[in-house]
Amino acid sequence: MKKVLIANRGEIAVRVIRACQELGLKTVAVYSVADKESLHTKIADESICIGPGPSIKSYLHIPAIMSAAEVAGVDALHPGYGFLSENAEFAACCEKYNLTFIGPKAEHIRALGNKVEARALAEAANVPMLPGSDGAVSSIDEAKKVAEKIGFPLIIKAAAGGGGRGMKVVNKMGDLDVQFQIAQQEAQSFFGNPDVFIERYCAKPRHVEVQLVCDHHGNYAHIGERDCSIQRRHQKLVEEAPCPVFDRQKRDEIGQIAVRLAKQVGYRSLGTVEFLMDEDGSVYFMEVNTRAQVEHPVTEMVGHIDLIKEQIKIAAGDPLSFDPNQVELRGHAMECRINAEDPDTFAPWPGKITAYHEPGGPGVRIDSMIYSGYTVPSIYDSMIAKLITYGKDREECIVRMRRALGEMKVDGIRTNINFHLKLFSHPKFIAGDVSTKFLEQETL
Ligand code: MV4
Repeated sequence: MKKVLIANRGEIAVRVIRACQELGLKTVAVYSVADKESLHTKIADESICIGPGPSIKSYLHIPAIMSAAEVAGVDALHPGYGFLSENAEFAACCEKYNLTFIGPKAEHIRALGNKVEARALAEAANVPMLPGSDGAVSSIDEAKKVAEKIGFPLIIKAAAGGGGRGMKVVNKMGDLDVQFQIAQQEAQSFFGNPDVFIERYCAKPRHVEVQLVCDHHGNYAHIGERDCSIQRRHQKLVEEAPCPVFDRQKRDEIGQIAVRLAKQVGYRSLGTVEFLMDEDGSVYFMEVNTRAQVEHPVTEMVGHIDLIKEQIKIAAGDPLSFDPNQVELRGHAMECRINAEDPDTFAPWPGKITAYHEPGGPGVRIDSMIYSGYTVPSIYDSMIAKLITYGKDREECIVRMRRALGEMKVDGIRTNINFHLKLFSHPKFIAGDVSTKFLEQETL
């Protein structure tokens, strides 16, 4: 592997380019017309315009990206996260044209991307599951039988779903009929696949996910867990590692569960197994993400492993650079997603950054693509930076985050920096007493 095309934009493209540079790999950035002035185009060795602003015509347009790969003569392609990162057809296309796709095999992306199939694979690997339907539920009669078996509340989810879209919580038998029909219709119209399945509903869970790193030589490592419970409308806002309520035993248990699933399917590359944690501490399978994640830095900080370099080397055929039995997790890391948004309505707030001061000092890391004079486009995600802090323990990590948030200045647009400052002063948050309902139930 000598030259890598990064099929993405923003901070993740910058993050991948940095990893390539450290590995001595040449980099090719692709960009849309709206991203002509983006940082990733400036720091890559070469940059190729792949189309108009709307991502459907650029970052999601497979022929444009494949053409750029051919023109630039790359031998590998990194998909980043979002966009085409979990598109099995794209991974298969790379395989077909002898381009190394820096990610899992197309077949794993496809199988694990289908929530019904993923659930069956997890169950076969003896992963703890919430009681639910056996595969997809195709009729209302079948739905009623499942409901009688598992009780209420229950949740109906789309097999092809994600990001929380098309989910229906049902509290009583009388509502099942209508909700089931709506769920089926939405599954079809949102995802082009009407399959839905049913699970017992967890009312106030934590979102806990395990980072996997698997090579092509039969080595399967987990790098501990992240707690990503702080989210609004399925958008994560803060992530941390480790989960503040886990002990060593729980970490080993959930890590082994995730590794078992990876081994069962012969998984390769980075991956994440997501779990719901009930109020009684039980963990249940939720889904598998077959990509590097936005929040990977918190695991890098506590695990002392560069996950993106590891992911690239794995794709090149190298074995893991560390012993899976010698992974040492130390300290605490947290990440705040800094968004360009209206602090009151949370609506995106694009525009020109007239001045930018980046925080620094001990235990502070910024993954970002912004600079003074950069204009945040209106047509992409509003996340402009990730502020990551590390401390010897959670308390030091929190103190550093408050300090770094206070130092950070982004002028010309509005951001959620103040939201994070309030959150990091909230007693329940400071105590680690959070759930996915935290922002709905608490006032900051
Ligand atoms: C659930 C759940 C409660 N019970 N499943 C949301 C995203 C999608 N991938 C699955 N999700 C959920 N599934 C059962 N059986 C609650 C959620 C959920 C959630 C999960 C993780 C993080 C934030 C969330 C916000 C709302 C709902």
